[in-house]
Amino acid sequence: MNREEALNLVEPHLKKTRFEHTKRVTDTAVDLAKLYNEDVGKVELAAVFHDYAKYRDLEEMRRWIISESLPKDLLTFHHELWHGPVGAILVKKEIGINDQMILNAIKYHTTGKKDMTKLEKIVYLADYIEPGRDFPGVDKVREQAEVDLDMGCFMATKNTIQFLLSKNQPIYPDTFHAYNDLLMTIK
Ligand code: DGI
Ligand code: FE
Ligand code: FE
Ligand code: FE
Repeated sequence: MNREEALNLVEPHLKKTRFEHTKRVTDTAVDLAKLYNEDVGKVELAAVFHDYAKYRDLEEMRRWIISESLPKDLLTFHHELWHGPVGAILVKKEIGINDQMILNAIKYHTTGKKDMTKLEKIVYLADYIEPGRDFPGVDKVREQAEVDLDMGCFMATKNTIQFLLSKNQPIYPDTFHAYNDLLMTIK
């Protein structure tokens, strides 16, 4: 499946602005793949489908989390965290992508996790730094992303945690695990 075919498959599932975001994430992820010698084809597919489940009905997502035995604690956290893990399930079932490396990059793109692969890091970071993003401090993360993939991911994770803390939002354990693991890696 090439990029155009993949984009045609994802487009009907997304709002216009989300589709534009998806294309920017894909361009950003492909740039990172070239910089850090990752498989461009895999990165491209993971990026195109990373937000595939973003607009699924919440009750449907809840059912997938239960029937596919995804971590039950997801249900006690904000539903914004569901579209990654559920997306990985649906991209496999509905699109037919079976490559577990690609599916995991989709699965963990919101929270990150401990011991992320290069592919997972690239999609996670591209989602954060794509040129349409306007988070406080994102320009510094963009700079670091071109120098050190782990440092870029660490800064993105740290900013996300700080943002969530400032809003008194719960932080999912995988997000902390990503933070601790990346901190150890960059030292
Ligand atoms: O789907 P996108 O908007 O492109 O981006 P995303 O999937 O990275 O993140 C969606 C939202 O999830 C974003 O507003 C930040 C939030 N988020 C990330 N990690 C955590 C989190 N929310 C909670 N409650 N806990 C987390 O650990
Ligand atoms: Fe997302
Ligand atoms: Fe993200
Ligand atoms: Fe996204």
